Amino acid sequence: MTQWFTDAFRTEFEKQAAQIGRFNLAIFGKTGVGKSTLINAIFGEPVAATGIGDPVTLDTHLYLDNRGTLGLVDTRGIEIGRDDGELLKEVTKYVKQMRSKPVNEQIHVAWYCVRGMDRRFEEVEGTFIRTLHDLGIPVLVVFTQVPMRDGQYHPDAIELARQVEAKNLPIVGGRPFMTYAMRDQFTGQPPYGLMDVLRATFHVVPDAVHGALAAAQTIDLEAKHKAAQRHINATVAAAAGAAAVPIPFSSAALLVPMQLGMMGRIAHLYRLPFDRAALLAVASTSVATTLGRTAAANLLKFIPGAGSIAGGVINASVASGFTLAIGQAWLSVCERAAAGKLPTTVEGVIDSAAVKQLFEEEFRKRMPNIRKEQG
Ligand SMILES: Nc1nc2c(ncn2[C@@H]2O[C@H](COP(=O)(O)OP(=O)(O)OP(=O)(O)O)[C@@H](O)[C@H]2O)c(=O)[nH]1
Ligand SMILES: [Mg+2]
Repeated sequence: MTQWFTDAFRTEFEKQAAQIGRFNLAIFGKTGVGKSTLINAIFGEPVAATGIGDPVTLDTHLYLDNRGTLGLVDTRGIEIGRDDGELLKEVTKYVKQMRSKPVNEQIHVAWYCVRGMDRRFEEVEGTFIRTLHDLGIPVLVVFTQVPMRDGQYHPDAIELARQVEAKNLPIVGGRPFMTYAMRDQFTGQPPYGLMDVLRATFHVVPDAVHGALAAAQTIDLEAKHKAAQRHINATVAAAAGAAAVPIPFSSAALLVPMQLGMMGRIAHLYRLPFDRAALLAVASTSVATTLGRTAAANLLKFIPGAGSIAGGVINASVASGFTLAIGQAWLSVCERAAAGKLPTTVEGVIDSAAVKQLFEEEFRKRMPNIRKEQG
């Protein structure tokens, strides 16, 4: 009987999707410079379960492609370096419209992409960047497809970078970011520079969207881990507070959604779609062997005394200790799931027993004195 658990987890999972919010990136650059390639290299393929719809048109040439925690503001049917006036008008209108909206709706950063071998950076491109900056959008200039050999960037790209730097544009870091987003099959040129672009982006976007950015990107696993850890710590603190509420049963009643919410948040950070996350959560917290115990009862069993609480309150340090242990153990499960390193059965499906074992192993590391469960 895992239905209760799955339903409760779904509620919290959805709440967390709303709370983690969205990181909005505006991407500009001439057609074919490698914008889509760059986006895919850093953010991976869109996660189907988080609901990608059709791109929403914001104005004639400006549209928003909403991919869960990533909102991509892109342009269509218009050429940078030629129709800049038209495009700037649309961007300006949109940014002004959004000023009164929540932070999740704003454009947080712009990546202005130039093909590194293009030899030409036009006056209008500089004007475009200055206007974005004046609108309050931090701009990174990203040079795409820059060949690199023996640790040296291609001289043409270095020359173009000098041209850009000489303009003293208000750009992040004061210089272009050299990148190569996808291995070239012929020359063997490997990708590079993506982490620099991502780290600089983290640096300039509001704190409120760090979680969404950590979730959306797929190359910086440390950023995901740190965001998960921060959320675990916050939940642990909240759990201690909830435990102190002196109403019979209320502590357990408050703790379970809190802990499920924490698990939901971490699942979002690792981009696990709901069905997969729920499967892992059930496997993690349920006793695979029968005895008719429900997953719900099992989760509750992690909270000592919850089953026999009548009239009592859970001690704050116990509540936070268990919440911490659940958080850390679940983080291990999610990390492995995202890395494709969870054991599978011969049929290739997730091995629930192995997941449960992993969770309990990690859990016990944090709660050394929890007795081996009976049954
Ligand atoms: N090997 C390699 N090819 C790249 C790289 N970046 C772009 N390309 C290739 O260049 C072509 C254009 O790249 P896109 O990413 O589609 O360019 P875009 O800027 O999104 O183009 P539009 O959407 O038409 O404006 C594709 O064939 C890519 O495979 C790169 O870093 N390495
Ligand atoms: Mg494209």
